[in-house]
Amino acid sequence: IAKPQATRKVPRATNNPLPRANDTDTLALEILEKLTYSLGKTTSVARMHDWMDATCLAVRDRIIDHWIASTQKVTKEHSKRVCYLSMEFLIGRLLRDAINNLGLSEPVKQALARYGVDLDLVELLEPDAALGNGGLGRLAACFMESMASTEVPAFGYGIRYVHGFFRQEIADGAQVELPEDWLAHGNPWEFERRETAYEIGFGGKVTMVEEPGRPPRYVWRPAERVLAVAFDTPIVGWRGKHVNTLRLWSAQALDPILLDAFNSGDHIGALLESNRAEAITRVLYPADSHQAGQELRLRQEFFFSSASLQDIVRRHLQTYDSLDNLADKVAIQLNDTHPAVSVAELMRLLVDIHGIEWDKAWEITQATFSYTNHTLLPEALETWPIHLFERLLPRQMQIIYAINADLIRHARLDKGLDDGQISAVSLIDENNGRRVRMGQLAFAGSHAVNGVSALHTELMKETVFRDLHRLYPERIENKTNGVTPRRWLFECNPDLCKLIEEAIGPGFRDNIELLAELDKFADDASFRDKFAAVKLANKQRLAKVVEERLATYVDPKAIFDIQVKRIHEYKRQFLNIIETVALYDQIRSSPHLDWTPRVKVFAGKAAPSYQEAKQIIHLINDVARVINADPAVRNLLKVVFIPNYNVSLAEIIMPAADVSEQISTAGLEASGTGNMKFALNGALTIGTLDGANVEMLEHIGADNIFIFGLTAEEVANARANGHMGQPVIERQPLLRAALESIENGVFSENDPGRYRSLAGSLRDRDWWMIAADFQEYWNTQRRLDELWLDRAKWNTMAVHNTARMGWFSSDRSIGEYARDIWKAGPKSIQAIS
Ligand code: NBX
Repeated sequence: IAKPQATRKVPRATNNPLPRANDTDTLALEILEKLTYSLGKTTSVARMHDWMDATCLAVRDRIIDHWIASTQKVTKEHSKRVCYLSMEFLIGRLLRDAINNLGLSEPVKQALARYGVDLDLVELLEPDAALGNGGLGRLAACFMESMASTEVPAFGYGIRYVHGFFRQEIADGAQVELPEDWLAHGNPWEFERRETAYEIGFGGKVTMVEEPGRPPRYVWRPAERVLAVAFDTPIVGWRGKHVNTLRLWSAQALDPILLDAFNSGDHIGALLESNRAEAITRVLYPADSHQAGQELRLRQEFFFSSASLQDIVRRHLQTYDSLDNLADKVAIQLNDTHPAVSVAELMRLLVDIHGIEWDKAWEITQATFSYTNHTLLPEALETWPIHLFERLLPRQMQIIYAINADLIRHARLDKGLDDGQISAVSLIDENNGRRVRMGQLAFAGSHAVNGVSALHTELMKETVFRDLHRLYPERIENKTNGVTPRRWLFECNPDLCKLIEEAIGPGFRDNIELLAELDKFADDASFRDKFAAVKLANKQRLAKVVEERLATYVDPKAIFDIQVKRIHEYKRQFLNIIETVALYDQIRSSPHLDWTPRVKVFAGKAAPSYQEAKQIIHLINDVARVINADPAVRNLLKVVFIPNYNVSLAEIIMPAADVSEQISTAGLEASGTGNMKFALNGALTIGTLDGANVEMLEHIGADNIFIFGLTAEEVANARANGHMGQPVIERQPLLRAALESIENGVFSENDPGRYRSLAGSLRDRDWWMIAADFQEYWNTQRRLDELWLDRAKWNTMAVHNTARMGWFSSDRSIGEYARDIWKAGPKSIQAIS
């Protein structure tokens, strides 16, 4: 009889994660295990993609350990949670973020090296998750990382788009949009939670139900229902201290196949419902400055709002037996008005589903929500035609009317507003064919409303929300944006970090404001030289990318003058390229002068339907083609447009800039965040007094930043006084000549009239004040040229920039939100000063 084999010891059931060592041996083994058992590959047949997946999965296990611990702690302590509702999370790649925040950079690198695999190459294979358009979506991603790093318990709620922001190619100088497909090879970071799914209704009818002895109830019977299924991604904070969840919703049909139709031979019809449902989360709208206006967009907004709120309410009721204390336990932040329908939907859940009395429900709603505004541009403010809203969301429309009635009653009776003021605060715009104003709805339903820079917040009070502000003068406050120093300094500029650490020690990695200690090294010649050497190496890296992608040589010794951001008239890439043309003219007409070599770098996407923005891209490429081919400029000037700007490309570009272009028409850029990333990495800013530039000026000091142009107030006055460009152009020979060459086809010989209307817009109303600001912009650029000749001085200024940008960390922004708006997070964070 065979002796029974000794059984292996099985650990008892436990809530605690498995203990793991962080050494190279352990990691090498774990990566190999993933490769073998999760991917079914041996080292001899594994492709680089398999190594990438295996590495992500091994690192993910480490995150899960911390994730479980974080969740248990928050549950045990009954901590208040922040729910950040955003249509967009522009997260980019996550592997480096995870490895770096877990402190595993070296062991993972070494572990992969054992198999002859280079971590740097592995990292490049991860798709760049582009679930956002630009600054707003990237801010949401920085905030998620900062909330994890500062241990604020948080859920990010958004949409799991199958196709993110489009891929941009340039063909014959023009933008071409191609579909993006980040999920094509699967997504190693996400967990599908099939059990966490909610029904989302659309359309149908509302009926009033009257039962004896009870107040009437409203019952919404939607005509259509789809399922929202949760996909969770863990977001790990600095040093792995805390892990939060990014929960993205994916739409599915309740009945994936209509069997009746299928069995009767209608195979296409059998899939109609699932196609219609899945369409909701298929693609991100690529417009960041015009209202999309389509029904599908409103369906997206309601879909993710309703799913998130149902989830929040359900989770709350798992712990507490009432919703009365909802606002004590959850803070919901609305990232712009895209989730503003949440205000009506939470009211519906509270009143119709959970039987809470209206006034009480309104109190809970207002105490729970807060709203961030990101734009003052009138064409970007969201409104929806009443008939569309009513057809799609009949009960929510009724609720909005009821909220509006209360608001107007209060305004008229308690505050004595007149008819004109009432129509300004009303949730319904009666002047443009009756529309629901989402900004007003978000404002009304929130206890706090914030702008994203000091200037923008003041302008909010004076413009879009002037009358609501008078009605509720305490509600608007400022929360200046920030960027996460982990991604935007530690990960993208490791050599600079090494140098900083040599100078001031490692403390800045845990408290970025300690960068201020670098200030005293600004006058230290040997430090400055090392600082400049790091910059040069970063420029060489970018030059290599330019060479690979554009087959154009750029000299890393020239000034790298960079403008990267969405293409928009108000951001004034046009001003930059006109200045470039003027400089080209000057170099050719005065070749004997001592011109400072410059490389003008542009990148950014235009909304597919934004014709003027697409023309600007075309012009930049046309100008680049002509200048780069002209031997007369002798490499003193190069122009490059790098296609497909995204988060990963930004990580290469930010550390490589000498000059950062932040030149929006004053009053129009709510904050900007690229401005912060550049300056943190030691670029000198040329910019207008707009958005957060104003606060950067205060922190960095006027001696270390190049400010020019009209102020927001001067722009408003000039517009009010009927400013025209033509008289200004007549007085400025440089501008006049540059504009004439553009409109006469010097850069578009095959289509000489291509830029006539673009240039004409300057002669006319000059709405964006390009002609008005040109001369000062030109003069300021020439001051930069001159400064470049005194490299010691330039480098001193660059060091001051890095040293003084610590305040612009998103940890500081999050601390302020936590303290002033959410009343959540550790006491140490709320005590931020
Ligand atoms: O939000 C941007 C502002 O323009 C920046 O000044 C600011 O720094 C940033 C973060 O606060 N706004 C923005 O990126 N908007 C969008 O991307 C957008 C997307 C969809 C949409 C409207 C706007 N429907």
